[in-house]
Amino acid sequence: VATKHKEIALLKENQTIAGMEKQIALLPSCLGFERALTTNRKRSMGLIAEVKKASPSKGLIRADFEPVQLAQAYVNAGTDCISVLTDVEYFQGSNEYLQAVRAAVQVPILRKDFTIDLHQIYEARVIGADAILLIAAILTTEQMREFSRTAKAIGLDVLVEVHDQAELDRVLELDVSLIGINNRNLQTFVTDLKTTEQLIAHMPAGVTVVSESGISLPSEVAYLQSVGAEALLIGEHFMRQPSVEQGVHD
Ligand code: IGP
Repeated sequence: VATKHKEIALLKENQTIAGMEKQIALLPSCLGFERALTTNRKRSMGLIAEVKKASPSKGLIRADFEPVQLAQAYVNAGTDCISVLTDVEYFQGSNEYLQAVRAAVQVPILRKDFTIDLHQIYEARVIGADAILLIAAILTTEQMREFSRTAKAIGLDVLVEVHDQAELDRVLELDVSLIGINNRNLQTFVTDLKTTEQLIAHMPAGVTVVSESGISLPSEVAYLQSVGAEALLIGEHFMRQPSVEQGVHD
């Protein structure tokens, strides 16, 4: 957390919101992230394939980490969207990875980071993201409301992430259409796909559910589809395949 605050302090020194707004005005429109997972998805379920070098629970996941090659392989395999970790401290990610992937592929990109300050939302747009993640566990309901309004105002789609019923209840006070259910408990790092089944029962109509984390087997994909998930976010499993393209096909 201290590192994240330092990162944000540095960002604020270098970029004002007004300055970033000027840069954003010159950018092409975002690619529709939510649309790519819903009306435009290529398979019966939408897929977000994640570019992730390391994680706090597993350490280094992929030694030969080449974000652009990995993203291109994902696109060749027909992914709907790509997620790129930009958090430095826990995931060994970087904004440069996202920028490089942006320059190389034409599918919508989710910036995966711990968003806790408005400046990061403008930054996400400046570096080429099409969507941001808002994690209910680390934000107040008011922050989520403000951040999601701001994101939408500058063309970004928003994926709001929940892990338990209390978080879901808060999120449903907002006007959200895309909700991620994280099967991983961020405190213990334990994943349980039943989290999706339990929370999905409380989703109102009109919300698209993305099941996130801990997914690797075809039987798990079938199970998540059977309980009503419309899209999946998969990282580690693909990162561990020698050929990530083959991994997505499988
Ligand atoms: C991907 P996995 O188990 O397939 O690598 O999980 C993704 O869900 C995970 O990286 C994630 C995440 C997050 C990372 C979900 N929510 C919040 C950082 C912050």
